[in-house]
Amino acid sequence: MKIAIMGAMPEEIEPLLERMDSYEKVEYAKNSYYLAKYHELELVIAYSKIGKVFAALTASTMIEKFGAQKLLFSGVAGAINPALKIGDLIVATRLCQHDLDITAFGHPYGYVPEGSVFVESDATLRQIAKDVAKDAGITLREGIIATGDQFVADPDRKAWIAETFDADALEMEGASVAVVCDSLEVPFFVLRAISDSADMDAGFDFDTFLENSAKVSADFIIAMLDRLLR
Ligand code: 4EH
Repeated sequence: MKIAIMGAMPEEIEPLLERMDSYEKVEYAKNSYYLAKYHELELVIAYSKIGKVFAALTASTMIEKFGAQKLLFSGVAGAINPALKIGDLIVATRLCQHDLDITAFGHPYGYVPEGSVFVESDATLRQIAKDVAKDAGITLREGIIATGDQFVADPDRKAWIAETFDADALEMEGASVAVVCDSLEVPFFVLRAISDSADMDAGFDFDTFLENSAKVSADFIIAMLDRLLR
């Protein structure tokens, strides 16, 4: 069983690589993939670079070239739900693309023919996360994550995404990974720790909290691996 763990930015995977027993770096498609061992688990770890296209390429590569049979995403997100504060963890139940728009043809936002507005993540992986959180006394929220090729730092755009998709958090990669994994029938899981609130202060907050929130997410992923090893 090979498990893929991906992030979008270097900061999102560095805390994971530090915890590995060993790893080997392989270059492919202008990116670096780390074939890693964590106790008895075989992993492939990479950061995709930012946005939906790079994320889809990396998820596809991890599955088709490196043979990943499950995929975990770890990273940071902007909060929409006011209950989510900086450093809080959210697991995506379903993900959507907030910037996908062919409404001119009468379709809803986020929809293209033969696709669906929402893609659901793997219920078994989510249950493992809940069990880990319970044991560790960590608060873990579940909710809808909206993805788009935009760093949202605008209260109006944030409100529109909240209303249109009932989303709890937003980022720039999750839904494209979801589409790839769903298409290839690979169970997937998207975990994000909040780095900002997608508002006027988002740029500043993001720079301030990226490193810490990325580590909060990565540490939780390690705890999930420990549970898978039991
Ligand atoms: O990978 C991108 C990073 C921001 S862009 C998406 N990530 C962080 C999640 C995220 C996010 N996405 C959209 C956190 N807050 C978000 C927000 N809107 N408000 C980036 C960041 N730093 C340098 C270059 N690009």
